[in-house]
Amino acid sequence: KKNISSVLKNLGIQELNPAYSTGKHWSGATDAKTIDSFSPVDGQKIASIQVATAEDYESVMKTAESAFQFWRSLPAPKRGDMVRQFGDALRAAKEDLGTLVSYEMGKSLQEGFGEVQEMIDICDFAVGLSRQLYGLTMHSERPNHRMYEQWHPMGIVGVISAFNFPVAVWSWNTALALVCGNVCVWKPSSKTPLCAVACQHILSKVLADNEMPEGISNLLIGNAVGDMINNDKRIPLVSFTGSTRIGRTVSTAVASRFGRSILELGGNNAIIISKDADLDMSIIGAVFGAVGTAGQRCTSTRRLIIQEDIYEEFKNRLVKAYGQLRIGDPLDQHHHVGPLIDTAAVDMYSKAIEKGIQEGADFVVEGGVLSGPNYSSGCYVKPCVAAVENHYEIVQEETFAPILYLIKYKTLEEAIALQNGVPQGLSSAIMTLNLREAEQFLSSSGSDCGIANVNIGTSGAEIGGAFGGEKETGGGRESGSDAWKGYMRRQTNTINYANTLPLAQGIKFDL
Ligand code: UN1
Repeated sequence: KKNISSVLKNLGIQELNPAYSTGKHWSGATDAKTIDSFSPVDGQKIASIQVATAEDYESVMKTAESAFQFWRSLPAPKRGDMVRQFGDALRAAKEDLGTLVSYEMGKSLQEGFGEVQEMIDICDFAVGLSRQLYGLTMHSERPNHRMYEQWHPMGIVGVISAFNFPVAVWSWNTALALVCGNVCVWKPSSKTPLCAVACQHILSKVLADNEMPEGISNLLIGNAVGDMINNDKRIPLVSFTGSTRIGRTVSTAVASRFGRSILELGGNNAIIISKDADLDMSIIGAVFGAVGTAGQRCTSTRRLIIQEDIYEEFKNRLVKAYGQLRIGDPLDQHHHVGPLIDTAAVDMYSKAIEKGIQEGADFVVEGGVLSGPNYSSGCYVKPCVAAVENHYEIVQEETFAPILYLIKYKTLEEAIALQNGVPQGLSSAIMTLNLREAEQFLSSSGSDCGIANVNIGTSGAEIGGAFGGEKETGGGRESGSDAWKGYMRRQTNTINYANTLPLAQGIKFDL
């Protein structure tokens, strides 16, 4: 507990935090509503934060608009330098910020540190990018003409992030958006507002130390802010991470005003375990994928599609592995599994198990809510495993909890069809030492997901690749590769340096 209070102090978190920030400047809300942040680790209230009003939102937007005028004209490598310094500040704050992530969100300390490491990595990536925002040059069909494309900043980018990666997902968006010349308005999950306060302090200090204007990175607290962003024409791009249900409303609202959205929605990720798999590796991949972050990653492993010849053996090994899991305080590195985010999530977990049983699920590792002095927050549940059929309604849905479904297959074609036979399309994997199977899984007739791995589980993607998925996952891409293009507008330029004006397509127009 003492440790936590010094972490909070180091990160600039007060007992009552202001509703919004445009950078160095923080302001209280004009009305008295507040959100309390409770730790799922021990149920204790950590601190409170005010909720932003429509007036607060307006004042942030005004500041952001004027900051954009400045920021877009700052050379991209200079913007990159701000992000480089942000990465350095994160290196210095890693211990504190990782601990807060673990305490406020409930993921293991190692995963909390891992999340901050993802932030550092994306900063490094973005710094390099700031000198590589390349456009193509094309050959014009007309003589003495030059044609090329450039990438320009879009403006104010709205970032709406989820509780499960309370700091990393924001940084993927913000680091890229900033080097691309945009300014950001962040609405974090109301379940993890203090992580957001901490991040905003870190980035604001870097910007203030460099005498940058207010409004480059902005934070606004409260659920109502989401709709304000979605419906605001001044925000050309909204990057949303969260459930498919809310993603649908975000996408509709943003599209109806012809805004652009980057959607990172639900996953229903499967690992195919071939009879040619290395089973030792497969067990680790499957168990980490299913119980890591207590099953609350969008990349968490929800389904194992197992070849029938090894099904019984693999199931038995899985049951044994689950028997060794230690559940408890995630700040204690001895534990594998921490709590769910809140008791509402525990209810969803329990309901999913009930529904599974009604549909015929056979639980080979039983679930259940834990109680007792070590589990006083009421948020700790037992990771469980059930033999099911892929078509069960509950199997088709994403339940954000450590429930793992086992499905049997005969042929690889059947396994791929099962893997693809869900509405979501985020992450997928095959465990096999058979080259033909691996390549078939990765081919155009293989996995339909945005992420497809061989001999690696479904979660724990590196930042260097584009992150996102198809179908109900929303189609957005964030993070590495050329995902930066989603944060810029492309302009095609044709320049005529001839002393005549030839028209394209050979059209003659003489006056
Ligand atoms: C998420 O769950 O929203 O691939 C992001 C992973 C992490 C990111 C997950 N790098 O599991």
